[in-house]
Amino acid sequence: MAQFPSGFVWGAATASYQIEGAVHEDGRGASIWDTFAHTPGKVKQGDTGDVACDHYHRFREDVALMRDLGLNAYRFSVAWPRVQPDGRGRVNAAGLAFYDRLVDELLAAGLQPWATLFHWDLPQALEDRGGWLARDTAHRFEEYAYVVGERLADRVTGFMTLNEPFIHFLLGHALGTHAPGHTLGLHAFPAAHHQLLGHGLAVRALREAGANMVGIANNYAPVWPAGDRDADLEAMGRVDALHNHLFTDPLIRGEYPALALDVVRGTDAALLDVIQPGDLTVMAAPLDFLGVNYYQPDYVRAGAGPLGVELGRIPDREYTASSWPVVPEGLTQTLTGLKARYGETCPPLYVTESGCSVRDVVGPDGRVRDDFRIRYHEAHVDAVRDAITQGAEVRGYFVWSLLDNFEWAEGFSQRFGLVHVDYATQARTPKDSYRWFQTFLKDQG
Ligand code: GBH
Repeated sequence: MAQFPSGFVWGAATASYQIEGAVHEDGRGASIWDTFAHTPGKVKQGDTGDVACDHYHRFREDVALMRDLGLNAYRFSVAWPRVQPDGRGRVNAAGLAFYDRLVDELLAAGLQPWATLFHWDLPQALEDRGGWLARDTAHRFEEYAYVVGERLADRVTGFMTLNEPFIHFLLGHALGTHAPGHTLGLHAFPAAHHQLLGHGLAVRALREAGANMVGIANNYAPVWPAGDRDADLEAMGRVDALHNHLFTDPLIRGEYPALALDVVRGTDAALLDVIQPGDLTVMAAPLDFLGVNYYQPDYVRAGAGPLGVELGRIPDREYTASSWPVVPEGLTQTLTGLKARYGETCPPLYVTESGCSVRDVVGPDGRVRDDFRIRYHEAHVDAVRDAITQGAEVRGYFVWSLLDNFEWAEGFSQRFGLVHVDYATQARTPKDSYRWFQTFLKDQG
């Protein structure tokens, strides 16, 4: 079997609100997820990230787990409200110092630090001023990016500006199942535009601060047909434009996909007024890499749902505990599809998230037998190999996630980790998948 290119990055990924806890410590300000999780009815079982995996206090133990696994990289996110409790101006030295300690601990353990600047925990103070619906937030993000860059760029291998701006736009602003909970439908378009603008401004700020490698982590899903009528094909086109092209064409081609603009214009032409001259040029700041978060295809037919679309359940597939189908070839398709769409202008690709939830339990012998997850990662690693064979330039694979953690609106009910977390005691138990990955990496040399 073909080997992975030398220097291939093998990592695990997490996000600040999902693991850190310590929400009132060292001057951290409130984020929109604190507000949302503490609003009754928003998160399953009323779970919150108040304590989560207590990683803020246990990061040394967690880094040791990664070192022993044999990973060479770790993707974490920086909590903006730790660095700037008000989202603007005053920098909280104690908050920034946490990431400084984390980065040094990673380097001492032989792991490359990969930092995401925004994984959905916007300072509540900025939400109070309009959040991503307001253009000013893009400029505040630029300021924050410079602050983090100045402090960490000398040691961070790769920076990602945003995590999955499409999902933050869709679930946070259009559908309201994630913070900040807006139910604006396509009237949420400004939250898409301002995230993209903030991304472009942040790329520039990070480079000024001395960053070496700058990219973004986008969510992608190949769009599969659940029907073959003309209306079904049209529905597929709309989904593809919004899910896969809206947050990538501006970065690489400096233009919005025409179909996405049509859909927004059809909702309310005035929504497009947020696009100001020069914005697309800012968004198209050159990237060193493109991060790909992949979970599953969109299985689409025309229907009565939003956008005239209905999402179906792909038949004859295994399903994860979150009821997402297991479709490894969708990852190959995503990676080769990016190469096909953008050609020579396609930046090198990293799979910045891949993973599944399983109903894991610690057995009486202390083992977590998550064979499902082992098969999942074997198949998705093979899918990456296939993409490389077919000409995609893929340079890394980050497992979502290192630890079981706060799975947003699902609370602690879904477990994605290579390491089991008992939330009552904070005991970490490496699962069978952790051991599998360890052996796999040894074999890779
Ligand atoms: C990522 O989002 C996040 O970056 C990460 O924080 C999160 O914990 C992780 O993935 C796991 O969820 O079948 O119709 O229910 C993933 C975004 C959106 C991908 C919902 C899968 C399923 C749609 N996900 N999607 S459906």
